[in-house]
Amino acid sequence: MKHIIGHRNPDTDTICSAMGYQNFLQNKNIESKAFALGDLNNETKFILDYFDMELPDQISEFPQGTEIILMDHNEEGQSIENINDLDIVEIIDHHKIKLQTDKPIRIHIEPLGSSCSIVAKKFFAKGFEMSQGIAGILLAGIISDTLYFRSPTTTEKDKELVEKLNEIVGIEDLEEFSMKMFDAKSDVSEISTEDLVRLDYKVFDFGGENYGIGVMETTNKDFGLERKDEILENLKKVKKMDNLKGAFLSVIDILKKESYTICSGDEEVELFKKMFDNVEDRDGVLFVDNIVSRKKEIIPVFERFLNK
Ligand SMILES: [Mn+2]
Repeated sequence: MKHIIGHRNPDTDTICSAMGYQNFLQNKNIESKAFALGDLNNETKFILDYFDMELPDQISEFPQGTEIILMDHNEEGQSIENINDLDIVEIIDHHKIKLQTDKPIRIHIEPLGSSCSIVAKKFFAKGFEMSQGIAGILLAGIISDTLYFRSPTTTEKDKELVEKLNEIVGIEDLEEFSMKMFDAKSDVSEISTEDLVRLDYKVFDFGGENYGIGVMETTNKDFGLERKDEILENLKKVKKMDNLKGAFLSVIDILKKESYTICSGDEEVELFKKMFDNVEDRDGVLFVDNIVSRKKEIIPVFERFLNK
């Protein structure tokens, strides 16, 4: 049995693509099961509820030698705790490649807007039938990761797939549906600041040192910025706990396409100002216009600057 896992601090794309792929493999008579590495965010809960899908089981470790499929990630620091004891048999992803394997495995990496796009593409290529629920969560995953086509990671293929999936799902007003998703994601009133900084948080290795980079995608930036001081305190804790060179949280206004970054210390503030053009220091919060994608607009800047 193959165990499909998305990344830690799971988002909608990672959960829905894993669930979708489980269904795809069922069609091929391959036994598999999708798992979540942690609590689901409010957007994902809204979507699974909307399409009446069961929540995936949560795990943090598997027994040694378990066969796993990595979905929507390929970096050790973003994966299951004991990844080095496990048998990675396949990777499906749309991020930059980092992972090394000790044997040849099946890999499908494609620069599409979401991992759900890759899974949906596989369904259509094989001509497998999709239930409304499966089509619905794949559609939602594409909308989530591309911020309903606002992100520069969006491709024509993603738009095409959403249209095709919606022939099965039948949502009348996709714009309105996407706003419901984003409002669910933006509601962090019940989430402690400690959890908030790790809600959509990933660790990256740049030049042999680890950096924690979180984003908070929201329709109302004040939900994050009004907790600025608390966020700073928690970033400092995260930096220590995860043994990082620096920790960052970017509050992203997905409708206005603006970013507001809080850094774990003065050195990190200086680093950030050096790396990005047109940074405006607004009382310790670093404003950069026109940035929404960590994958395409934040990570590559760190990568270029720190890996030389
Ligand atoms: Mn993704």
